[in-house]
Amino acid sequence: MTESTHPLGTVPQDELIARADADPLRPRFHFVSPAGWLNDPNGVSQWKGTYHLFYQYNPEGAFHHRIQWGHATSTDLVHWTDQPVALEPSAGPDADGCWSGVLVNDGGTPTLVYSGRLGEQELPCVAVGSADLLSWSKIPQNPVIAAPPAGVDITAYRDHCVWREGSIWRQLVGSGIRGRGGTAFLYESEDLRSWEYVGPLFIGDASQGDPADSDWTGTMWECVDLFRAREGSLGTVPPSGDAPDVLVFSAWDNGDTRHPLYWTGRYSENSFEPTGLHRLDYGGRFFYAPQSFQDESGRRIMFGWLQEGRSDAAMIEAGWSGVMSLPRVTTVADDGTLGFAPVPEIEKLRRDHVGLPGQELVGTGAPVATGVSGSQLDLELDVQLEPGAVLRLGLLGSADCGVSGKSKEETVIELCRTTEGDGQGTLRLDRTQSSLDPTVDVDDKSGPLPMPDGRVHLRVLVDRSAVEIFANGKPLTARVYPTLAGEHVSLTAEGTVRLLSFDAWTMAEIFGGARALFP
Ligand code: DQQ
Repeated sequence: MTESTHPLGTVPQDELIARADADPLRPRFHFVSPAGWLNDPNGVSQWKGTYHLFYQYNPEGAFHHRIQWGHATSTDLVHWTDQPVALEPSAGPDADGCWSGVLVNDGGTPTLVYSGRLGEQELPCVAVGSADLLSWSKIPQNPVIAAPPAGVDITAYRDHCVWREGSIWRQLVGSGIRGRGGTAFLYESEDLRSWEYVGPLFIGDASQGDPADSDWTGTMWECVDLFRAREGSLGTVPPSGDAPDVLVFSAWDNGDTRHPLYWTGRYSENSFEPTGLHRLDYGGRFFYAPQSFQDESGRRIMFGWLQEGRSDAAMIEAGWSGVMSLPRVTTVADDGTLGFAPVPEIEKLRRDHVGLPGQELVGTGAPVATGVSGSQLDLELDVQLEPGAVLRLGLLGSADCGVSGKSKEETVIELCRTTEGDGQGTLRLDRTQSSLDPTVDVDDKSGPLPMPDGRVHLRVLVDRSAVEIFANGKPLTARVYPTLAGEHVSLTAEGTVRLLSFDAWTMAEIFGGARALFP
């Protein structure tokens, strides 16, 4: 996706809503905007028990233009109530868009720090909220930082991570230094209004690695998110030495939204000392611009933007674009990398259940009938693969699936164990047969999957065109655009795969009634 404005006229509001509602590919249990365009999660938080999800929103149509902050609230992270738009562009430093940012609690006053866009430039702005977080006033001092650091040749400058450290506020603004790499500039303030520049927290090296690689760090870092992964908070001495600090960013290059990555390491004083670089989601750009927060029960919860894989024209025709991920609980795995799982609250949407008995699948490549079908599903499997074995879970398969052994359309999740017995393998999403529409993105997505003793816990959430996969905590998120309304779920094995458990549920939808573009 490139974030250019679209030279399109607007569609009447009723028409936009009607088009979006009529699209069979629109998810039913993920958060989507009422219609029009949605991108990054913003201001994700829990405030006095209520969860808040703000998001980049264009209610004029399914294209990125004159971005506002949409807003929805929830008491359970599952069902969302649309709230009035929180921020919209107005004369001044955000006249061309209210771009991404965060919510902080300023001594009881809800406060947004966001990027105001004017012309081709973004600068940090602040808005304060009413006690119910439903009305927002931009402060007269905006922009609160007048310009990017002087004398630095930057590629771009926007998005914010703001936290309290002792008696001061600290802020990161995402950026990149031309000829070097992505970075996050660190600032300090006593009042969120007057900021002092400290320096770059850490500078990436864009000359490292191949720009085509899925872990290339890019020329600019969007939506930086710094947090302490286990106990303790940023800037304090970690109670146990192994609680890493994590710097999440979305690698961007010259208008290309590439993929989310994270550094593990230690944040101390004015810098971040990295120990490792990791892919955050094997779906790359399909889980972009993630933002996280710690909820009142202490969980770190992350949302990301599931971009579209269809053309600009197809999005406009559909009347909507962009899906918010299900909220994910973020934990630290034994190897020090992050592990992810959908919040357990999602399970309350489970309806009809199908279970399969434990069995050994000795593969010939012929599909096993699962008796499961649907386009809104939650699947949970425990499997054990012998060295060299492969398990394929087919989703959204068209009608002839299982009869001819090959459906015309099918999206296939593949777990492969290497032949060596060390418990290494691969998670892959094969979308090559996912759609007969030749214009949609069907690139392969994959990543390494540690599987001790060949064991994999696989969780798959299918919601029409949105697929979120978690294999031993490694996420792979992507979009698919089947044209044949296929709903079959198939299982095939090559080599020996023990199916230890298999459970599938249909999933209820979360939006019952009509929604308004401007609630
Ligand atoms: N989207 C926002 C920017 C951010 C980008 C604009 C990431 O603030 O850098 O809608 O997707």
